[in-house]
Amino acid sequence: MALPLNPPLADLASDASTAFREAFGSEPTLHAAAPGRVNLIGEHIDYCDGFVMPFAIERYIVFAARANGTPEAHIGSTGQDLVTLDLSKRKEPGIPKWANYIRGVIRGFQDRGHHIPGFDAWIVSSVPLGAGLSSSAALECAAATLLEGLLDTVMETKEKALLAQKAEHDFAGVPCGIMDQFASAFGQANRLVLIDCQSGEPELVPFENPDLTVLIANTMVHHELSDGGYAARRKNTEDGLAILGKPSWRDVEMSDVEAKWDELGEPVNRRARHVVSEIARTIGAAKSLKQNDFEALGPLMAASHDSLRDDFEVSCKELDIMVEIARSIGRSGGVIGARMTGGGFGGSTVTLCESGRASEIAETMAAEYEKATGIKPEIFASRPSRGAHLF
Ligand code: GAF
Repeated sequence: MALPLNPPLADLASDASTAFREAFGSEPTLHAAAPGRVNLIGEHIDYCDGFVMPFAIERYIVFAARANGTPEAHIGSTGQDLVTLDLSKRKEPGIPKWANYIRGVIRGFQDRGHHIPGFDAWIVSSVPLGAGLSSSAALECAAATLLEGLLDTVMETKEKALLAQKAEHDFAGVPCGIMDQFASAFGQANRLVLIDCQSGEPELVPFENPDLTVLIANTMVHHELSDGGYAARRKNTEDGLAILGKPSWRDVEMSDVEAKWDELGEPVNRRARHVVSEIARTIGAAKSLKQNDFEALGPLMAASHDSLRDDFEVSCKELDIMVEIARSIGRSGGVIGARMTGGGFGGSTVTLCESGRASEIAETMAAEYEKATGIKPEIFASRPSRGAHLF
């Protein structure tokens, strides 16, 4: 089985342009794109001042757009009713919910004193929805990039990512960290986006060895971060830090957690153990990657998954099965490491493997997963790719 190809941006732009012409009867003048992301390691610690190591994937949300000379935005997307937004008013969350990511971004620009000109836009996407690959951050970052184009202004990349994160907090109700929007905004071809979430600074780390492939396996179990599990985990970590009496998780040692294990209580003590151990694993992984020691990632990814499953409790049966299949293929079968990726509660796994055996590994994972769950997964490979841009 050949791995499915990621649709080239030019094809997505052409599809968006065709739909735009049919909907609005004119040619788009602008295209904006932003990618989803996969995270290699550093999970649920972006909101704990930790380190995370995602990269932008070759899956994009693309807007085709054109100013329309009215005070309104008309936004279409396949399978959805056309949305009309009155740009003369400060945006608030509304219906349909999917447009809230765009409303939130518009509001971010309005809060910065921008007057958004009316526009028509059509959206196409190759980022799977609800797969834990940050389609929401891609939509926010693509919308922000489109507004930059319409306003003929360029925002600092970090400011744009923070504006997008605020849209997610205030308009989608998800108290997310900075990982997804940073990966979507800062991503570059052949670079991991290593983020120090305490300083808020990203570092682009080369990842260009052609012998290594990253497989992304969508379990097809829909992941929804707005249903409370994510916010509850974040609250656990805030409660834990308050009990530990430290200014930041970066000041917490495992011995501090052990000393206050009973006081932290269930489940906060295990959440704390995850945070402290995952920060250490991510620092270790970043160091190994910079020394081109990819083999060291295997045990770190395995320990990360186990900690997310047992201590942070954000995995699910299907993610565990998919990771277990990759693990049983093992190093001798070409698998270096595997773990769940993203927020969890469904979504995708990430598997680092030898390029020469990637198709064979994906085929085995798909067949074994379907045998175990009755669900056909979607498995594809992606190299680190370019972040949000106009074209
Ligand atoms: C989601 C969030 F949006 C991120 O900020 C991050 O916390 C991630 O879950 C877990 O690592 O994708």
